[in-house]
Amino acid sequence: MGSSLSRSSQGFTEAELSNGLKEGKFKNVVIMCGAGISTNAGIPDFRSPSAGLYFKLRKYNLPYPEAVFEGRYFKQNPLPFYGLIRELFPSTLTPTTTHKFFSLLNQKGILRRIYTQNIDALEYLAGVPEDKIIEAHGSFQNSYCTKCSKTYDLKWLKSETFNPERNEGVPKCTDCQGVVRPDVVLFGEPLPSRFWSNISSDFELCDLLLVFGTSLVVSPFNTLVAKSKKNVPRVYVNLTKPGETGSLLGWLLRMGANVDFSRESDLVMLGDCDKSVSRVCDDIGWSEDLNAIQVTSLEDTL
Ligand code: CNA
Repeated sequence: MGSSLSRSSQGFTEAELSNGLKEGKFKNVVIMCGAGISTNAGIPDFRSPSAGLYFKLRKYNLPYPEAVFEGRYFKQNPLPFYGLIRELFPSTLTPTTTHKFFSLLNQKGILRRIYTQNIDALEYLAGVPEDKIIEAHGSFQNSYCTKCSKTYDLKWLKSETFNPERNEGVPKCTDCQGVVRPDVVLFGEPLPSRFWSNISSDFELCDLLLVFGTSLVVSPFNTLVAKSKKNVPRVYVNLTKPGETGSLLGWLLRMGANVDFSRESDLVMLGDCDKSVSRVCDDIGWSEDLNAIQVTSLEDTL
């Protein structure tokens, strides 16, 4: 054991993580995750420089790049939002090894909850049951008309989004021609009540907190890392260090959240999350189970 990618600033080590999982020490695992777990599925994250998101946004003449994901700006001009979605989302979407690992923890009976910032619904496609997933920023599964509230499913939204010649680039309600939007939380909008209502019971029971693929700059989501009890191991699996961001907005959003992972019981595993997960599974003899997890592709569901 003991990869050079793994670092424990204090006490908790990757070997302890593996042993704890193998010996059934953890019974209520809580997961927090973000865009980094879906980059290997072909969806770029927001803040990795290679994603080139800001470059892609230049053609939309936005007042500032973040406006594309602001609720207030969407109301004025939804075109950049849909333009960007068309560029970002691959036509076929399949869960990654990390999503499969979530499903495996559920099969092992130790997954308490997944708090995800992702809107791609890949946790469902990996077979995790709905009640175990809290989509803190909503998802594309459902959408609704901003004028008459008529609801639409993912199949309809996908077809309308990817055939912009039908609707001048913005999906419109078949009843009233109002703008249809996915049920996602844009900047400046409140998080779903289900996010708030489960936090205290989940973190009261949580005996292992796994944090995957998130820069932890978006609040209030990032405040969850401080909710686990002080002696509960927290493991951060990410390409870059927690809270690392080049943008001023990221810095401002992070203010007030302690995301430095310097507790005695913290472990930081820097590197690709799929590789880290595979290594841990290899180490504890779960690789076969991991590979056996059945997933669905988005194409299959439409
Ligand atoms: P972010 O700020 O872009 O951070 C992603 C983090 O993941 C970065 O720290 C990367 O270093 C890291 N990362 C990238 N690839 C990997 C990998 N293969 N293995 C390990 N780590 C990796 O994104 P956050 O999720 O922190 O920010 C929250 C925003 C992004 C939420 O509002 C999301 O809705 C939004 N978002 C979601 C998606 C999606 O649904 N897939 C995609 C892009 C953005």
